[in-house]
Amino acid sequence: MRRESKEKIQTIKNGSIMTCQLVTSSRRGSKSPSPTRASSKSPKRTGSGKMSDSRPQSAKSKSPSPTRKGSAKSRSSSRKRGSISPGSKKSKSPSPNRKGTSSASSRGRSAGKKKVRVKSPSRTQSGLKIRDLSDQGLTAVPPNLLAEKDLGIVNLSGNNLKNLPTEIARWDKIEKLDLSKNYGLRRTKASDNTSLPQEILTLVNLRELIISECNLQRLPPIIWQMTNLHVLDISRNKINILVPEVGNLSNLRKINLKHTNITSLPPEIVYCQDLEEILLWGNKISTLPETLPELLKLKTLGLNYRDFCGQMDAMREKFLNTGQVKSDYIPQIVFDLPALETLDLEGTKINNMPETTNHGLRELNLSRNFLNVLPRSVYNLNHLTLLNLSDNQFNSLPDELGNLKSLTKLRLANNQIHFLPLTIGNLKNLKELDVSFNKLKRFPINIKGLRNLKYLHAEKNDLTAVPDEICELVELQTLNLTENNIHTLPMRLHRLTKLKDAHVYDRYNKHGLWLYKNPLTTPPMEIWRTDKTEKIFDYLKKLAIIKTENLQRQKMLVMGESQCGKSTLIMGLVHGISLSPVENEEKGRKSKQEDAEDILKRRKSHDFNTENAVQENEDCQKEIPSLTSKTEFIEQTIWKTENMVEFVINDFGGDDAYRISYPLFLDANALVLLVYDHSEYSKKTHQTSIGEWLDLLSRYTPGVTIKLVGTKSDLCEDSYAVEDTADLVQELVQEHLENYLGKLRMELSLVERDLKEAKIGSIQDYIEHLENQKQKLEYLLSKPVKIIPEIATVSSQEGLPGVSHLVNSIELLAIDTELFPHGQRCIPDLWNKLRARLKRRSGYYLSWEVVEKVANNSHVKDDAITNALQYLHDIGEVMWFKNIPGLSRILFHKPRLLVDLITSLYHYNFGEFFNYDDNKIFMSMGKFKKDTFNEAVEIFVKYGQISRPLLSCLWFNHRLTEAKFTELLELMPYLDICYTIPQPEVPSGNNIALPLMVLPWYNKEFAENDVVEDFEKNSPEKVKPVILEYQFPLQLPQGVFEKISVCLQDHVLTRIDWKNAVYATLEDASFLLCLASDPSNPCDSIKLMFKGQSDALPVSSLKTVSQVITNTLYKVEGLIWKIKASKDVWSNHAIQFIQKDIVCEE
Ligand SMILES: Nc1nc2c(ncn2[C@@H]2O[C@H](COP(=O)(O)OP(=O)(O)OP(=O)(O)O)[C@@H](O)[C@H]2O)c(=O)[nH]1
Ligand SMILES: [Mg+2]
Repeated sequence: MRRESKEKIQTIKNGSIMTCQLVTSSRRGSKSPSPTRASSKSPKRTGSGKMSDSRPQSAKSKSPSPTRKGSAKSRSSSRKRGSISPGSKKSKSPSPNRKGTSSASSRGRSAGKKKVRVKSPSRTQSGLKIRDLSDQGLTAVPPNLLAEKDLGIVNLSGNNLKNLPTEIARWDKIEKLDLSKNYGLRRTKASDNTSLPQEILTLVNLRELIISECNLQRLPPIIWQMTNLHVLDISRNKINILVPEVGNLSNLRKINLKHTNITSLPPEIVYCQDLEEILLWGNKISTLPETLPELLKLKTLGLNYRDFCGQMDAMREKFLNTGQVKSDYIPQIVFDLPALETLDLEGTKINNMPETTNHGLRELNLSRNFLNVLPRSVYNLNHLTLLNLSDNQFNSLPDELGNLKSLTKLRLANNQIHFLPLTIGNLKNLKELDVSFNKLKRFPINIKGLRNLKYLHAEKNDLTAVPDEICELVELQTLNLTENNIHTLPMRLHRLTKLKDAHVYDRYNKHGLWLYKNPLTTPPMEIWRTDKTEKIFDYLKKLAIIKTENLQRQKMLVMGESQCGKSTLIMGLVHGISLSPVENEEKGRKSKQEDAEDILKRRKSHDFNTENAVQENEDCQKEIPSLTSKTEFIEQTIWKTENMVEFVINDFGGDDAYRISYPLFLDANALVLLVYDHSEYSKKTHQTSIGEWLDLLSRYTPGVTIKLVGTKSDLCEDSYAVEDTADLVQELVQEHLENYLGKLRMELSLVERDLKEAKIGSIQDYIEHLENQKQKLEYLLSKPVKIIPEIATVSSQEGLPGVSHLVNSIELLAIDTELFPHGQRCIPDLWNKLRARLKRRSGYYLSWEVVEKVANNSHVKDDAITNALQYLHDIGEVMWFKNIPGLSRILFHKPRLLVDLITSLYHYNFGEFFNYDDNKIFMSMGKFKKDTFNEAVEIFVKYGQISRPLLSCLWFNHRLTEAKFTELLELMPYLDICYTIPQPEVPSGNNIALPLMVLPWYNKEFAENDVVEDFEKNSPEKVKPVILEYQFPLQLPQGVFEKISVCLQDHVLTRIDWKNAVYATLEDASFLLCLASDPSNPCDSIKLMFKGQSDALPVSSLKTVSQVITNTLYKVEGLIWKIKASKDVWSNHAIQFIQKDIVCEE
């Protein structure tokens, strides 16, 4: 294979390598404060030899969740939840009572409701005093009140005042004066003007005067001079006539004329141009002035319109009912008030309505009339939120109904409506739709557009079915289907998670799901007759799962921090096994040493050569993985639920050691269970327990579906803590994703700006690079990871609380064709035959020629081969990296073997594993002596270099022949985790330590700053390096730099590696590639410094190296980057920024 064809001079031999100070911090950690520069060129390694723990310390301290207690906001979230551990003390108050409450759960927790009496403020908003002297039996205004300064509001209501004294002039700041219910203010004669003194006119700030219910037959005329008034309440005084002088009050906004015995308004009212509200209820109004429509701000005209038809005889009413005469007694003026907000013509016996110009109308009540059609202009009222047409004679409604986009309530009950217009789906804001007591046969499919609908009343119609589209109305809290002709409920009805109750009342209204008086068979009566929908939904869910045809096995990736409980959860899911107290104790006693032995034993027990497809699956099911250790890289398990939904579960070991190889096993088509320890979750731990994983998935599998699962709920304080934490998770996850999208948007605007500038400079390559990145950003913005809103909280203790609920929701996700369209493909039988044949082949992988041969023998040909392989990959039977050049024509027909090969190289506890005395393998297989063994191990754990003898020990359980060993050695670099070094033809020196394979991930040695200086000074000294910088606005995932390092191997002659840098030479140039670890830099970056032989640009070498970098970066689908380079580098086309295969020169 390609790697052998090239002779290379390696400088990385023991004794000739440049070493730097060993820094034992994490990859992204800050640098050690003791950079001993002197050692940078020492020929001997000087490290301590101990493996440093480069894993970031997970913040596991049990800090109390900051928002746990007293956070009404978080508790009252409307989140749908998974079941919580039993013993929940939370009272499940029926949802109708929740309406408008601030916190349902906080209420459940407190012993009882307390009425809080809100004290009225003693100051107005502007800081003036408020004095309430109502109902005190006062006959005169108290002198001390008259002496008070800075009065803003004075309430003298309900006293026995005869008049106000002239001293009120002192209340120069007063804004509101309430004199209501002072019957002594009554004027006996027209000339009696004593009740309100002239001084009242000096109160220029007085905006509101209430003089209602004072038994006045005449109003004090001085009122009509109070032109500063905004609000005047003269209600409940039998004044009979409103005088034309009211027109003087030019600043008036509201006038209350209720129960004043007036029959009309003076035309002069129109001079009050600011009037917004006129209340006339309780009067027998017979006419209204023609001038009224000139009040352009009039929003409310409170009028009892029924008075207009009050005297109607039975004959006329009958004619109106049958449409023989037209109703015309509601003054046309009412329909011409442009700012009117509410028009209530309920029960006014009208059978027609004129065209309206009430453009400001928000509520229109036309119920209990004889209407069967509305004027067109009603459908143009685009502020209308309520339209009540109940109890009329409508047969249908026109398509124009869909124009009323502001509608939140549409009441059509008790008409003769046969069908609803399709445009009803346009009413996106609709919350309430009442079509009960009509003649509807079906709902239109567009009803699914009513995403905000909460109440749907369809009692007593002729409905024969509930369309599946109803299941899209996820906000529904009431669905009343009583008395119809429905036989079956849709299987996806369970999606209506807010529809919790069934057949209950909220006050006098039917609430929840109502199904009485229907010939229902699915579900049967014993199921649907219930007061909780859960039972109905469970039945329907099961039915949905069972009835789903062609459901294929699906891939599930279980990921999350180490020790958060993934494997234990899988044991619960797959085998129904919980943690027993005894097992817990035993586990506590077990030493790490024993753990290591377990691993060895388990590996030995694998017999790969006899493996075939069926057996492998059966093995997976039978073999119950041990729970005594951390998962090593990946455990694969096949799981079939009771309802026969099948998954291949990839249980990822959460240890950092495995993260470099994760990308090989990530799959955007899989369902990800993102598991975190619920009992330890807090704002502090969010990043390590969830955030990092979301970032990883966003980078490698944009658009993947993620279900969050919180484990160890038994360790939470109580069920409230479980819920509070779940709320916090939801809040922070939401925030996390918003931040991510925010960053993408910001980056997009920056790239667009750069593009504009670049176009001025017109450097074509740079423009193209920016355009590529712009496209990528737009693509990523359209494909954020999909997080299932319901968070599952589970425990693996006795009874497995929450687990069955989780199983339920996983099954439902699996049959959701929107999320997993490939899950229900129809698979030709031939493909399964192909699977069996492939699985029967021996070896670790199959070449493309073999695959084609087997496929043809199974009658799978041409394009069908790739489709079949993709299917087998999706269901976890094979691994096919069709997008990785070099691997696309290789099939790993036994994924477990591949996993095992990789696992051998990435132990989380190599420290324990490399025990010379306990493990005879090192002596027998590796021919090591203790000292040579220690040396080989040290080189490995410090620099990632593995010698041939050590590698044969790591792979000992595969029982490889020499040829197989060599074959695998050639294959491994294609996985981008290691590179190999050809051995000299003639073995020289000590091959115990001679590197054969290098895993850059293990390199612990950081490059010092002077490496850069050295590079600049190195020959040719006078040549200035060309600098390229790759900037990553989104964090660069761990392992990408290492991948670049691996991929460079094919193109360099010599190299020196550090953890964060590679120095290498090519034919005509040398370069230094550094991962910038500058904490002050807001974004990650990789710097490439390039030096040719002369000042001339080494274009060809630059192209090669930049192509390697570009190709590697493109493997991370969700990564974006910007290349910064000087103008001449761009204009010489020296940077390769588009993904392309590199042809290796032989
Ligand atoms: N109390 C309690 N302990 C649990 C629960 N689930 C897991 N554990 C314990 O948590 C520890 C880690 O569990 P694992 O299932 O091995 O964790 P993991 O996520 O698979 O860890 P890695 O394989 O390292 O990634 C074990 O000691 C379990 O006993 C649970 O629900 N309740
Ligand atoms: Mg595990």
